[in-house]
Amino acid sequence: MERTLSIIKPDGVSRGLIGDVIKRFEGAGFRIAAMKMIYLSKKEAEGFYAVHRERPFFQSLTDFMSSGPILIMVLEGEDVIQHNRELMGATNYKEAKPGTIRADFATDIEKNIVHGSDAPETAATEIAYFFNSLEIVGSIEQNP
Ligand code: IDP
Ligand code: MG
Repeated sequence: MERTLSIIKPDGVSRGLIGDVIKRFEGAGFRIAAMKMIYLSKKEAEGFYAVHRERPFFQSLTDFMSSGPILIMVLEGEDVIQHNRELMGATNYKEAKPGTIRADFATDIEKNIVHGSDAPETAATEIAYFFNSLEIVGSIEQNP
């Protein structure tokens, strides 16, 4: 069983796409183990995307990510990291497969609706950036 961090970015929240995105996650059988809405400061956005600090789009990306509320979730399931990346589609919505979240909703390579961790190590770091252990709720089996 794996966990991954999912974010509905400011464009997804402001455009009223929370329900559409969560419907896809639940439809895929992911269990939502944690969820909260937060509004990142510029500094917090820079911390989250620190791996990209040398990239030309870093300033714009962190401005965007701190431009409005975001919904952050811990998703749980078998192979959920890869499976979530498949539901999301390619970073550039123009290259995303039809039927993926980004192909269906994104308007811009930056404003692409969702974030999802890309590997077990990044999932662990990203989940810990936002949630403490008491905020991540176990399933019936994990919490008898
Ligand atoms: P990912 O979100 O698919 O994992 P990353 O390469 O990790 O993509 O990039 C993080 C985020 O930075 C992307 O989701 C997107 O919002 C933004 N981004 C990535 N590449 C570009 C670009 O070339 N121009 C503008 N923004 C970009
Ligand atoms: Mg990434």
